[in-house]
Amino acid sequence: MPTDHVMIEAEPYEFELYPSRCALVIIDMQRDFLEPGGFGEMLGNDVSQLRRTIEPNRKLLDVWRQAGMQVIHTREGHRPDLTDLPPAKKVRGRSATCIGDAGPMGRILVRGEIGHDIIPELYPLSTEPVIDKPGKGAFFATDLQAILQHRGITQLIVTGVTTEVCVNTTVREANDRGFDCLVLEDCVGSYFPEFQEMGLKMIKAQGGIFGWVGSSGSVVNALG
Ligand code: TIU
Repeated sequence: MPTDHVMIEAEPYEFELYPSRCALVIIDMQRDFLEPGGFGEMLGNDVSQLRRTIEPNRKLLDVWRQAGMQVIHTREGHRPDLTDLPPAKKVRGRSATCIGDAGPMGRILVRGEIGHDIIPELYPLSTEPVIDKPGKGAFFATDLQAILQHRGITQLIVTGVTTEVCVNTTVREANDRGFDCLVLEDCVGSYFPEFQEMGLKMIKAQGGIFGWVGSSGSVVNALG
């Protein structure tokens, strides 16, 4: 029996998880996206579609931490002076309220504001890197790739929000950089059920063109 890895049930086929070189990457579980009264809800989105991911992520994070494995958190947001905010991103959507404006939990998607921070249920430990990213992908304009390389990480378990936006973009970026990614369907969420379904299908199609899709139960059972 091999002891250096565990087999995780997944699609399109089993994922070989090597604990010593696998990181859990939790994408953008920020108050503004998830909390009632936050920016996401203010835009008319149904935050319950995202909130159902909190408990499975919390259980997974517990087991992952107990196993002494590496965790990385990301947050989407910008510098208070907005010098890293592309003008195209600022005006997109033609919303009356945009990034940098006063929102229900501080300035929207601005670093240091309450709404920009990670929800209390999944709050990072001081030993867990937090990647502040200006875009949808966690590799663009960040030091994520360097951190993973320095730690000998070759595999990522990816969770968080939203499935078709920041999760998919990050998985595609990671795949092109040579990382194997397993996305856990109960730990990722979209405001739109049809995008949740298609966002996951796109990852595992064509023999796992971008990676694998599984569920947190299999990982928790394998590590717990
Ligand atoms: N984190 C993330 O997905 N950012 C987004 O803007 N998502 C939307 O679905 N809008």
